[in-house]
Amino acid sequence: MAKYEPKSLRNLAVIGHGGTGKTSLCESLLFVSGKNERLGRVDDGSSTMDYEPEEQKKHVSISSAANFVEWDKHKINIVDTPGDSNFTFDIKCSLSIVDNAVVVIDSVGGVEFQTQKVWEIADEYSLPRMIFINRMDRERADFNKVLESIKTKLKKKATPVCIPVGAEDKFQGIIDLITMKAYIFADNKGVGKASEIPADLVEEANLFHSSMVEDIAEADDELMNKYLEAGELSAEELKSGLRKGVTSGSIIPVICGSAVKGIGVTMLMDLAVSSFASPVDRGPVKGTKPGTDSVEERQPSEDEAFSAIVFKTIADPYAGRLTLFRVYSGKLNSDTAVYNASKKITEKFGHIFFLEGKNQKQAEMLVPGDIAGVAKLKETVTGDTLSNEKKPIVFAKVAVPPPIMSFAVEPKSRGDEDKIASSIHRLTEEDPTIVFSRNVQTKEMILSGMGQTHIEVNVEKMKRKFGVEVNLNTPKVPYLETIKGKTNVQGRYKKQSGGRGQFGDCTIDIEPMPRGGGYEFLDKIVGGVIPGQYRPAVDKGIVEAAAKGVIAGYPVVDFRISLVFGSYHTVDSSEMAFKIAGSMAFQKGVMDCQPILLEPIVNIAIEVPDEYMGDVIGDLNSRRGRVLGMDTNGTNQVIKGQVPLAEILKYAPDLRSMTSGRGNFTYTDSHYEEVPSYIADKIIAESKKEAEE
Ligand SMILES: Nc1nc2c(ncn2[C@@H]2O[C@H](COP(=O)(O)OP(=O)(O)OP(=O)(O)O)[C@@H](O)[C@H]2O)c(=O)[nH]1
Ligand SMILES: [Mg+2]
Repeated sequence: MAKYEPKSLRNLAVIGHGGTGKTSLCESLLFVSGKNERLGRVDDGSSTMDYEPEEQKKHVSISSAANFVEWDKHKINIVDTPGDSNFTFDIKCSLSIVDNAVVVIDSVGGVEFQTQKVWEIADEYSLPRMIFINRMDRERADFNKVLESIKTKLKKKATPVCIPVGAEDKFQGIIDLITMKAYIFADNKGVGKASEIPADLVEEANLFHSSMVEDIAEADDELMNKYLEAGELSAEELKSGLRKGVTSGSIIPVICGSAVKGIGVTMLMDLAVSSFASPVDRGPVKGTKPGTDSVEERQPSEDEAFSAIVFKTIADPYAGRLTLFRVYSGKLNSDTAVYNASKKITEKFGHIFFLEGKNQKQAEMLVPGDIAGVAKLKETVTGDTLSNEKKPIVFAKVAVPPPIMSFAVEPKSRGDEDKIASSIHRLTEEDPTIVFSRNVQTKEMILSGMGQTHIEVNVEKMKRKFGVEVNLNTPKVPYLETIKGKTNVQGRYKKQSGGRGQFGDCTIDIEPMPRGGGYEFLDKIVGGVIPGQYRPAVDKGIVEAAAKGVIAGYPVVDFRISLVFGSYHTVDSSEMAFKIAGSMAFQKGVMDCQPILLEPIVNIAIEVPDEYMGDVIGDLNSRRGRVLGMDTNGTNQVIKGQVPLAEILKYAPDLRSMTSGRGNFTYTDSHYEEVPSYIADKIIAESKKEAEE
């Protein structure tokens, strides 16, 4: 492979709504450029980019994959991203390290909700973009309708630089609006036959051409003057204007084609080479000196000190850990020690390689802009900055979003409990948005993530990679019990069976404590009616009974016990007997103290576009939630409120369908509140039923 200087590199991520043909487009790029001998297909599992078994089985991408093609003396690094919003963190990590994005939009569906989301992320990183309207060979394909949806939904003026020849099953090629030539494709090998513009398309092509020329002229004052004078711009001028406009973000070129038919694919590569930003065009990257706020900068130059950011980690049960990173400055050879500035440790690098889907191609040396991998690093994780120890720098990390959906996991085979924790730990190396916890109260193992698909995919990975099979259940809500009233109650335990008997007798006052007040035990025995050594046993008996719950099996909290009276027997009394007496008194007494159930309430923040606000608030009210305030974030509304945890166990899919996927939410624990009696009655009845079973 030829060596490429930073200015000959083009890094791009392929992004867009699910199923628009991103992976197929990458396969077509690999095939048409001559990198792959065969055209990989998602549908028959032969895709080199969707190489994970879960992807091949489901025919969807669940994780970003990197590859590269060589085209016109340039190396184009390609990162294929998933379209499912469950994997937005992974998409964001990929977008954070590329220099450009190809946004794939379906010729029928137009701009969809995830198109908008990934567009916003690309905005965050100020990425130059092009739009590829794919699947022009599909029934109902409509190029102009998609342009309209770009205008209305992305609120962007996009500039077609080609238009389709035909559509649906008659889609045969494209007209290049710069050269004003038509290219007609006979097979899927990507090479179109140059020909005159078909007569029926001449007028349309001229209209699109003029409007493209105007857009390009507008991006550059000099060109504008020329255009006003001459009324036309040369192909060379158009190309240089386009490059300026695309790299600065003022022009978004639109091309179209068909990934499976190989149409529009060479145009994509030509445009990437001619108009996308190289790592040098992107300029210096900012970071901070480790442990300080002082800003550091690195030029995208080989002469700078080395710096790179880790954007992905793959946990392979056999090959060990693979760490993928993007170089921002300096050079790197194989078999060197590299400083992890985020962790302040040194890692030994073995072979470095370029990624080719799941395969690797050994790399001699890395330069700024390279996307590469290394195996078996010990402590480095996604988001870490690698640098030169003498000139360390730390780049900003992509923030890990908090999980929004949880399931209780239980092993299919007994004895696998410990394996669950350790294998999920390995999975979190790859994907920090998957979270494992144990609920001490409900005793359940909890697997949390960004949505149902996300969690299910990880469960499948757990089975494949570590041989652990689990069932997913709706997690139990950690309810609590408490009391509202007070009482004075006696517990008397007496047993006479043959030899030595058992005798314990105590009288206690039970009263409520304020919420969060915990448990208090006061020893108010006078005159030794219960000897000192037995009194802590009463306390112990109460603590144990409270942990087990009285009305519905949930821990009783926030109450005070005063041990006020009792009696004992010199021979038959024991600690055990007083413990039992204490627990008897407590269980009886609680029933006389207006016992109630408490439920966890969470703080929730829901972000939705304006038009969904009414529905989302109405729904929140029906979930016993309350709105506490409103905020705006860009063009979105943020609804802040509180809602019982029990009501949002399946909120992720619900919000998704309510808002056509455009809503987001996060939540955090807040406090406990009394469960309304009509709901408490049901919970109590259910727990009774469970206890009987
Ligand atoms: N007719 C037609 N079908 C296409 C074209 N490109 C992709 N497809 C089909 O569209 C489906 C989805 O393609 P993918 O390449 O998996 O789409 P994706 O955007 O990578 O999907 P996710 O990664 O799951 O978001 C597959 O069945 C492809 O065969 C095309 O140009 N024309
Ligand atoms: Mg895909």
